[in-house]
Amino acid sequence: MVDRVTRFGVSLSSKLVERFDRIISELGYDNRSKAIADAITEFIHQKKIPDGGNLTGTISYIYDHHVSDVNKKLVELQHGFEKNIRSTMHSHITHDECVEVLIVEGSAKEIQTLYGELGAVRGVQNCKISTLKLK
Ligand code: NI
Repeated sequence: MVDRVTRFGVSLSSKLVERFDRIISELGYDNRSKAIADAITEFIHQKKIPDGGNLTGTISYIYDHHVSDVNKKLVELQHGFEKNIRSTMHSHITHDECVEVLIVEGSAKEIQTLYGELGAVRGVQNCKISTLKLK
């Protein structure tokens, strides 16, 4: 089967594009398309939790608390998943940034949804998950 090529436009901050171009140059990429394809593949692998069963684990992220409504959105989101969140730790790491670590438990589907929604909140960066499968 032939995998067709799709072209699409994206809008990114100039600062992010500069950082991306610098790192792909250091890594030896000679064009953005291959680097973006690799980055998307990495994103898919990172974001997709194996299906089935129950999981426990941690979700951690950094966010800029000055971004409009970010604290309110995070609290509302966490309350929506109160049966899956066992514990939340918050630390003020710089004048602008906070880090939160959640201990989570539930079905793979629930944890995947929570992880996806946290990572999608505007102002949240570097949302990471570490899961352990429960028997
Ligand atoms: Ni804080």
